[in-house]
Amino acid sequence: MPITRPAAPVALEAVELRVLHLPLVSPFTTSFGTESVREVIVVRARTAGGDGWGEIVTQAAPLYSSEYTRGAWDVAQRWLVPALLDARTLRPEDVATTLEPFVGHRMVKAGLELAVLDAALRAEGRPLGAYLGATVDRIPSGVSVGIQQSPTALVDAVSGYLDQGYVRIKIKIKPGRDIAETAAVRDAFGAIPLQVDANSAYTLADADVLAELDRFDLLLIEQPLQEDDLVDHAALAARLGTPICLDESITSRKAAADALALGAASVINIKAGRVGGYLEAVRIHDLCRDAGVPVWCGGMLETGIGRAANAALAALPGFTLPGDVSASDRFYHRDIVTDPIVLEDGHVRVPTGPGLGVEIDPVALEDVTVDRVELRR
Ligand code: NPG
Repeated sequence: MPITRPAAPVALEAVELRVLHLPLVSPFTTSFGTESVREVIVVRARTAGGDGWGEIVTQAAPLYSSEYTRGAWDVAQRWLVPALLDARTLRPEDVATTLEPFVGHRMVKAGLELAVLDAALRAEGRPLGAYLGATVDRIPSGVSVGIQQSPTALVDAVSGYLDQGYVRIKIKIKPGRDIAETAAVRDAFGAIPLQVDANSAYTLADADVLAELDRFDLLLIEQPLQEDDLVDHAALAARLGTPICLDESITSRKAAADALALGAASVINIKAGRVGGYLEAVRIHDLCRDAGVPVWCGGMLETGIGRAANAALAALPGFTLPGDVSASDRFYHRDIVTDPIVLEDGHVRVPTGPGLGVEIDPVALEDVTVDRVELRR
């Protein structure tokens, strides 16, 4: 369902940006490297009617996408925030069109849009979930497990998450760390809902290895090939029994429509940051729902801000597969919100308070802030 009732406009007075360094509970390894500190930017939109919060989910290095934190920091201050401050009053639905002349930088646009949206919805007393079209009050929670030292270590890690109640396991793979790992998890835990994520680490020349994954009855394989390899993904899809899900390749509703038309994917991972905002995310949801294509909500190691927003998004009816919306303590000992997302019976609750429905913990925020700037009209 498209957004049926737009939010009221806000008078944007200032935008505060902070770079945070949040220590992770354990290092997170993917095919593109290992992180032990999450570097992320939070946005505070200061409006006449109160503050709103957003999160720019770039990583320190441009490894997952071309965006990275210090690039985001620069483009936000130099171009995107001034463009928003120039607008006298701003409807959240107009943020994307205001920023459209600037090519790319979708994660920055998404974080800015979320902050404006949160401010507008808080002022109206409307929860983000209701605004986006949520139809459930809690969502099943999956967990993403990084590459471990060995298949045995992976089985131990997965066992811990299953004990906590996570209803779906995703394991990260890369060439040489794929078949034995997937086999070990299947052997240890039987018919659990299981999927793998390659983060673009393979080429079409690896099709025979990837076809070996078919025997594990996976929910899907996520982003096996490069971001711009739609035609190769379609060729691979014809060779595999395992459904192909695209993540990095899906940068917009248009990209999703193209991927589906080409047969490059039969499942879509929706991440608001990657597609330029929660409103574009809803448009991709709507497209896929109309086409009967299952979607799920991806994660970018969000703080309590983005995690609350993801829970709201994942409560839309087309999200028929469990997403990477795990509890805050999967990644962080201490979150920057007073009421972090927790796991309850394998599910997380969709916040019901106004806007994001979570409150910032000012002391926790200050403790992890390494850089701060405020831009005024
Ligand atoms: O639960 O937030 C989470 C993490 C899920 O694995 C996850 N994210 O490729 O999907 C991914 C990966 C990622 C994390 C990508 C951070 C980029 C940055």
